[in-house]
Amino acid sequence: MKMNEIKKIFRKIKKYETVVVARHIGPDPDALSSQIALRDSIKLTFPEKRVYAVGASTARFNYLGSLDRISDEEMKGALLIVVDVPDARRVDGAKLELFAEKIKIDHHPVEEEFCDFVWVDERACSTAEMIASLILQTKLEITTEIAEKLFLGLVSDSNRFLFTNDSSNIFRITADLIDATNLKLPTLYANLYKRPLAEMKFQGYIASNFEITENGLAHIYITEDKLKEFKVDPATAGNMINNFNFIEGVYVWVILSEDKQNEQIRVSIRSRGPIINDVASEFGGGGHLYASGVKLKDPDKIDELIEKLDNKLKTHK
Ligand SMILES: [Mn+2]
Repeated sequence: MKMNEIKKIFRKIKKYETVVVARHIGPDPDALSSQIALRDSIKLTFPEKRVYAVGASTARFNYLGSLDRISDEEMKGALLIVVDVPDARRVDGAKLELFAEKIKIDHHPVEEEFCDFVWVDERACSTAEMIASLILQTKLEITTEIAEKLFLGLVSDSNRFLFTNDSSNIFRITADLIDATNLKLPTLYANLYKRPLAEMKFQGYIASNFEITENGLAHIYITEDKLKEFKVDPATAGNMINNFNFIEGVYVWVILSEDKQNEQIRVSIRSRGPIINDVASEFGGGGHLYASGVKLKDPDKIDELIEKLDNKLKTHK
């Protein structure tokens, strides 16, 4: 099954003169590494093609490579490959209606049908491992640099192999990447895990100030003043949510941070108990079963959201 999908995607890539690779807004290392690695591999394999990776860049992930700015004209009649994004409205930098054909490669649950061909593997813990399979199992070429990017995407989304649905597969793909390019791992981690001291202090603040319900729900609301005090932006809090896994007695944990500029509250939810993405989507968010997010427009909804999650936890027990 997987092999057929991979072959079909390779044939489509071969067919088009212009290929554009896009991913979700507010990119993470998995989205960026998948996108940039795929672009670079197609370019390397087919030097005569025009291949682009589109969307806004994020300074903190510049080490993953640079992105391209292209005109509408370039998109017309081209092949679009969207990676790591389940819905059309979150695709960054590509005007969907201009493309001749659209392919989706993703590991999120299907939210919306907006592509002509879809390869979704919910068992994959990163899109990067799917791109690695695509490259390793076709005539697409790989270099050490490409493998490094994919490794970083894979390691980042799986939280260093902590979240693995299909363990033997992710280790097999990782081993294949290492074998194919003689990857040297220890030097790769610094970019991914290096962080300012301010963030570490902020993490200490969160740990010290979580409120915990008797059902084991930890939650904290972080005001913009607090963000300023610790010199971190509204996204930082959500990005460190995985650092609060495996706390004794805590099964669902929620970080809410005020984002005045966008008139919203960013909510990150994680669970090692009940499924929580249904609650997230009730409030206009979504994500994975045990890792979801919401951008809450109405602050009055906070209590309701916390209560629903707490109730889920209660019935789960
Ligand atoms: Mn991902």
